Amino acid sequence: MELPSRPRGDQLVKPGECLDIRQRLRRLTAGRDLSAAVVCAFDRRTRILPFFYSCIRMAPAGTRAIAAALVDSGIARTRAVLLQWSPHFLPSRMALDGRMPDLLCVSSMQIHSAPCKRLIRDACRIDPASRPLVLAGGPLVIYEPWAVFGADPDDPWGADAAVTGEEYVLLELLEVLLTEQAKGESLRAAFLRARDRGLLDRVPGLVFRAPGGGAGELVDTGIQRLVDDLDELPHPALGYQVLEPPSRRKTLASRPLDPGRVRRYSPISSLVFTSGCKFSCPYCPIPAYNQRLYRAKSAERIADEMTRLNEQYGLRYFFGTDDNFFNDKARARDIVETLARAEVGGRPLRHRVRWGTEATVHDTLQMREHLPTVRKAGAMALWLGVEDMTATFIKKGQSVDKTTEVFRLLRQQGIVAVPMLMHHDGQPFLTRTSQYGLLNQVRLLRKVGAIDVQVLSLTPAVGSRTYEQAFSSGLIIRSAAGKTVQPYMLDGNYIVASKDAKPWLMQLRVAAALAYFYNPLRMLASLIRPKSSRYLIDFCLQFTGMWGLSRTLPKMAGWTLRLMLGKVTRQARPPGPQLALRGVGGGPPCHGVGPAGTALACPRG
Ligand code: B12
Ligand code: SF4
Repeated sequence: MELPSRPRGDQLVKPGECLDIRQRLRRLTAGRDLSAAVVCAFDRRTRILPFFYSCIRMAPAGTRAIAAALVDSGIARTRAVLLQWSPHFLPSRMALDGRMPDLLCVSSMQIHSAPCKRLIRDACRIDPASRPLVLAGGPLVIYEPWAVFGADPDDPWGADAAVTGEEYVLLELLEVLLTEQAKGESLRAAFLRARDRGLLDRVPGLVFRAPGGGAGELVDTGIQRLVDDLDELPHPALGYQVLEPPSRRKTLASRPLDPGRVRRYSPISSLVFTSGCKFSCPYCPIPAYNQRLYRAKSAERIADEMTRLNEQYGLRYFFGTDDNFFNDKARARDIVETLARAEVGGRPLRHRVRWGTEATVHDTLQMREHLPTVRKAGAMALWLGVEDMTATFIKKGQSVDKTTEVFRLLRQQGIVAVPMLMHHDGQPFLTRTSQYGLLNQVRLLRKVGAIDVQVLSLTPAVGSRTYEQAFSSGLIIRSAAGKTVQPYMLDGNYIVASKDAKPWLMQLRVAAALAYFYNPLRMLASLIRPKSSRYLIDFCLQFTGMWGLSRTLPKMAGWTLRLMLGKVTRQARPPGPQLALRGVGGGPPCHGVGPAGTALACPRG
């Protein structure tokens, strides 16, 4: 089920408030000697194609954003730890300047929920007298906040609160806590007191254990208000200045990563340009998460972020975290025209930096006459949500002709186009009379210039319109040959949603399509007749694709065998809260599912 929206007129934070609250917080934090650790959960089993490289070499924007918000609010002693780089880190062993931080923030996606829970469990081992306030956030808890609270009364682990929104929710919570905090009192003690007095009920975007309810009940304060003008967000440069250096230690280093070494570990920098999408694909949670709004940074701010990050950290490659960058043609034009004019040290910005982002085929075609400006703005790659070129599976303005046309246009401009395909039930491997077959599409896309590709299988996304129905209709696989599907397997690489009597065949099709695209013959051919305008790019992508494939195929093979040889069981209901969830004042909560998969009538949305 999709997340509900707040009522119209109450969806947004007041203009300027996201700046003002940080100013107020700077006054509140002054002289309090607070410190914080922000940890990004990462399950190493997910380091396979197509994100083999980017999931490690792009310090995640969410963790950096939370760290930046804390630094900008006066908590300069903040450290951003990535399990990608520090896999053995343990909260119970952390210390900043010799003492346990006051605040531990854990950020996680759904597929990283195993290490996320491990981090929180470990934090719960810290003596309550010195335990930091433990907050969890990110896409996992935005949709499934109950996942970070243990349900066993004999093993009451859990975060103190799940933050089901963005930076502003955290800042609002901190303001309440710092206003309440007595001299010498820990932040966690202030939290428990504020919660028991009902002061947190007016901060939308939180889920925490009900006061006095023991381990049994959670309170949901509703859907967050969104910051509309993304220029009000803290500058991303602040997040980079507090990164923990990579190590195999359980503890924290005495100093953050040297600015001169940031680029080595994170050569690609993800930056928020825009957020939201006007389409409404039934399998996608993004429009509802954004409350059907579209938000953006100004072109000047984007240019400033790239420039500052280039100057301070030498970063040259940026990835926009856009859901659909060309969603609003006027805004997209403004951004690219400004970036095309921007200069650093008398030289065009595009000579210093390059960027890529995600867009739809439909909107890229709408921008056709502006694509030269897009290129001049420094764009080097576009990831296109093609899903199925023939639009048999989903219609979002694409077709075989439009997709090939977009590839042709982008290639003409020297922009690399990466198709994102979604293999689904009913799609054959090869078709004779149409381009519906998976291999037909991969072959055609290669022919028209694709030098990289993503072939994932349909995996129902929590928070999407069709999520619950996918379970009730018998699509979802619970286990195969005794192995239960675990969160790390929900990355689109494993067939976990299929009504096909032979789901292993689908798994083989995905593997074969990838092996068709990345293979030694094609790598050699890319040296003779590269598909890219820059000579070695095609070769390099073939090389990394094959490297990633060597890690991906064994994992796929194991699952294929289980699907083929073992018993496949189905799951009829999505994993929901194991604890009772209620809204503020006893009303219905905003997270979770209503009876028979209906929308929740939460009081604030
Ligand atoms: C960039 C991106 C990637 C990059 C990530 C690279 C990296 N290391 O950063 C790549 C391409 C590798 C990637 C891969 C995948 N991705 Co992705 N990705 C995104 C995307 C487009 C942007 C993420 C981002 O940086 N956003 C900007 C930051 C600022 O937002 P944020 O991370 O949500 O953080 C904010 C809040 O969540 C909150 N917050 C976050 N953490 C915390 C912690 C605390 C304590 C608090 C208080 C708040 C808080 O505050 C932050 C600031 O506003 C999002 C969609 C989106 N627009 O967000 C999908 C998204 C994160 N991806 C998603 C998925 C599913 C995947 C894949 C599994 C592939 C797939 N099948 O689609 C893989 C997994 C790869 C892996 N092994 O990790 C889903 C996650 C769904 C879920 N429930 O977990 C998302 C949300 C898209 C969607 N379907 O809605 N992805
Ligand atoms: S076009 Fe992409 S981002 Fe937009 S709703 Fe569809 S899948 Fe989601």
